Amino acid sequence: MAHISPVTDEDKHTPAGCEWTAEKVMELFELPFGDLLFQAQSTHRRFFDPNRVQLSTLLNIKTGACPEDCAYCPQSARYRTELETETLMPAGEIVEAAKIARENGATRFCMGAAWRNPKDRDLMEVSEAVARVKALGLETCATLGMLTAEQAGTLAGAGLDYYNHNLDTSEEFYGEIVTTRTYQDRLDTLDHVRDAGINVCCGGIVGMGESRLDRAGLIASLAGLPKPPESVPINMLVQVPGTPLYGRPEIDPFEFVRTIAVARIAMPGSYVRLSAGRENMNDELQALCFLAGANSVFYGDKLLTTGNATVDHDRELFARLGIAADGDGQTAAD
Ligand code: SAM
Ligand code: DTB
Ligand code: SF4
Repeated sequence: MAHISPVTDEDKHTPAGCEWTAEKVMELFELPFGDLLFQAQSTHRRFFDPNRVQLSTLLNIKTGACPEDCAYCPQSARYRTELETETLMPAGEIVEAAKIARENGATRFCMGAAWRNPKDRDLMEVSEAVARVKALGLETCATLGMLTAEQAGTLAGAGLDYYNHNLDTSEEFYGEIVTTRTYQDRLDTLDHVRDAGINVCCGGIVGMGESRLDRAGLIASLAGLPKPPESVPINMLVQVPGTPLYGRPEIDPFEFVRTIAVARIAMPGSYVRLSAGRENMNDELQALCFLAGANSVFYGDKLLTTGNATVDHDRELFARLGIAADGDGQTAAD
């Protein structure tokens, strides 16, 4: 598009000479709100059409009974939530859900499973679903827990376009949230995904009781990966009764917007996704997030196990804001 200045490979992700540390990211967080948003929006306009969003639809293909202890998660077997557990969904049902997502205008379909890591037999079934969803013309994404290098290769062979695996928070705060796998385990999976040639979708959660320095540390860790993730989901904690994080004090919404803005500046060539938590956000807050550089959302009436902003409401919001959905094949400015 004529109004987007060309971006070279060199300046695509990190401004020349800038290695993001938590301290450097903190300097951005501490800017006056208007200055931060201006910088984020200016960066956004250099790399993307500011009036377009990419739409990813989620489907939980295996529900609950997860052995991990992620303190935010309703799917952990360790916490008493209302959730009914379900075994792996047959590929045919997954494909039917993907068709509906496509009809609604999503361009990417993300399949999530409550596993610590997939068993090889499960992976075969998921691979079949991936191939069939891809054949519908959708981009495919999966989030199945930790992967070995070989498993990542299998998924790449099935045509998987993206793998979602979040760092969740800073390395320092991480131990307060998850004890059953280490930060390094997560980095290892991300390496396997990258090495297999799959695009990386990696982000975190805000509002878990972490400090601003932890949020800065998360963004610095994401921007400092060997290559920044192509997609960066920024989730607002969805507080689910029965999980240890239920009842945490809510974060100032402006601090959430700042986190989006800082992610946009630190990872200018990445899609920054306004992720979980939209059901409880008003339209004005979402508009501020788009202004801060968010250019992707989870789209569909449900996230994995909890509610999302509805498709009807999103369509109305995008129309009110003059935002077009990324259904016509546009990709990042590369
Ligand atoms: N079991 C796999 C794993 O953990 O890698 C895949 C699914 S897991 C639910 C995917 C991500 O969803 C988590 O890493 C976390 O960042 C996010 N998530 C889960 N529960 C959430 C909640 N209550 N609020 C916000 N984000 C959440
Ligand atoms: C991500 O970062 N957020 C999504 C997706 N990746 C898999 C999941 C959000 C889950 C919110 C709680 C739930 O619905 O269970
Ligand atoms: Fe299991 Fe993933 Fe939930 Fe952690 S986030 S408890 S690994 S489903």
